[in-house]
Parts: sequence; C-alpha cells; structure tokens
Amino acid sequence: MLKGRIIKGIGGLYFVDTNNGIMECSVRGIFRKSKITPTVGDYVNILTLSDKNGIIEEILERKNILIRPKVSNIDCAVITFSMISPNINIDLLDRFLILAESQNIENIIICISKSDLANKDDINLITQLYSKIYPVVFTSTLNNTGIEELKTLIDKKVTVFAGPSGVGKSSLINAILPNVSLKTGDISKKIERGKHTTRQVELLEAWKGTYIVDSPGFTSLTIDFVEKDKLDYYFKEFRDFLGNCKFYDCKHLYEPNCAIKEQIGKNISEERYNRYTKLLNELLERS
Ligand SMILES: Nc1nc2c(ncn2[C@@H]2O[C@H](COP(=O)(O)OP(=O)(O)OP(=O)(O)O)[C@@H](O)[C@H]2O)c(=O)[nH]1
Ligand SMILES: [Mg+2]
Ligand SMILES: [Zn+2]
Repeated sequence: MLKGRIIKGIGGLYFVDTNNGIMECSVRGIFRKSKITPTVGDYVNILTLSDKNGIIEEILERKNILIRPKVSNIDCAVITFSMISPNINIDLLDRFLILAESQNIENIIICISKSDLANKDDINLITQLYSKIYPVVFTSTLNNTGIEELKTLIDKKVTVFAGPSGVGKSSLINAILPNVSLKTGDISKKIERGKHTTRQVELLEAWKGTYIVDSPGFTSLTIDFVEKDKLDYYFKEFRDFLGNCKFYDCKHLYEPNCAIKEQIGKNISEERYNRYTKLLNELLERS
C-alpha cells in the first residue's frame, strides 16, 4: 500500500502525488456506494497496479473540507480582495474570514491585491481595521509588490486563494509560480457576462511541500452554516475575552457586564463589533 495525496481529479480519475511520483488512480466500487467521495487534498492509501496506475483503497481522516472550492486538508487561506476594480466589500470580507475560521483553517491571511490602484488612505484604513487580527499583505502583480512576503507566509502549507471574481487571485498565483500559467480574465467582460475564469480544482505544487489552490470567485456568501453560539469565537479578536462575561451564554448584545462590549474601542473595533451584531441578527432571524 502506498500513501499519497490527491492533487487533481478528472472524471472519476484521480492524480495522486506519492513518493513514487504521480499515480493515476481509479476508485474502488465500495467508495462509489458510500457517502465519502475522494476530494482534492485528501490523503489516501492506494493499491499499486503498475508504475503509474493504482486504485484508491482508503481515504484518511480529513482535518477540514471546503465546499467551494471542494478541497480538503487546507492549512492556510489567503482571503483576497482588491481595493478598487472591483471595489472592496468589507461585509463580504468578514464573511470570508468567518467561513475560514469556521473551517478550522489555522492560518488566515488577508491579501489586498492591485495595490498599484489603491490610495494611501484606503491602505491605512484596512491596516487599522485588520492588521492586529490577521497578517495583511498588500500585493501588486504589476509592480511585483508583496509577492515575496506572501511566499514566506505560505511556505510548507496547502493554501487556498479565495475571494470575489476579478480581484486577481489567478494573477497572484501566476506571479508566485512562474512555471504555471493559469488563465486570467478581462474583468469588464467578466462582470458583463457574469463569467468566471477559474473552474478546475487542483493542488499546484509551488515548491517542495508547498501547494496552492486557485478558486473561482464568488460575490455573495451566506453564513447559514455557522452555529450562532460560535459566531463570537469566529471573530478572532473576541477570543481572548470570551468567558469573562457575567452570563455564560452572553450574546454580547444587551447583557450587562459584557467583556466583549467592554473592549470596544480598545482591543475590538466598533466596526467589527457592529458587523458581529449584524451577522448574529441574521443568524437569529433564520433559526
Ligand atoms: N492593476 C492591476 N490589475 C491586476 C492585478 N492583478 C490582476 N489584475 C487584473 O485583474 C483582472 C482579473 O484577474 P484574475 O487573476 O483573472 O482574477 P481572479 O480573481 O482569478 O478572477 P476569477 O477567476 O474570476 O475569480 C485581470 O484583467 C488582471 O490583469 C494587479 O496587481 N494590478
Ligand atoms: Mg481566477
Ligand atoms: Zn458578552
């Protein structure tokens, strides 16, 4: 039995990276009947049939799995937004961050792309809002800013690039991996037709032990899947203060002696607190 990792799947055939190179694998019949389907990112045990071919016998336990893009065992998410073209949407950015937090992704990075188009005030605003919570990298593929910084942050990890369509995710990946050439799109055409340039899910090897996953952008995100009593935990800067409220089930809304509200203007910004209440109300309305 040979251990490996699925890096790509095409029509029921899986490409598995192993110590013996890339193996093309099919799947045992029993898998097709069970609910588990092999997913890009999975660690698997394979039965070798030849130098290049095998059968996936077992899928090892996943530490996490994303729905879009469908990929498992992610170590790092680069949440990518451009300041303009398209304009940044902070509400959507927070939803992406919560999605990543709720998926147990240990490393979350905010990337502000197309920094060549951004002005200083906007850059300062984002830095103020987020740099105490997450690493924030400003990148431009036009003048090659921030690319080295990003490379250091994703070293030895499996990283997914997520964010709206047209912000330049594929362009960034092309800049990080000079030997890969992902299709990038003309943004105006894309918005007109609502078309996405990126479709296929694949682990791209950047260098030894470092993989990148591109993903198609999306422009709205529901957080229905988030359990409402965990939302506070997914606001990362709240975490240190959770458990200090007077009421153990404090929602940090109207309760007295709330340790979270106590931190507003100190370790928690008013903007993020307001976003928390807005999203919590959204979840409460749905249940
Ligand atoms: N000014 C500027 N434009 C950029 C930069 N990076 C990418 N672009 C342009 O932005 C457009 C969209 O880039 P893509 O890389 O296709 O965007 P994407 O996020 O992969 O889009 P989807 O695959 O649809 O999600 C292209 O026209 C790029 O040339 C940058 O750093 N600066
Ligand atoms: Mg793309
Ligand atoms: Zn509270």
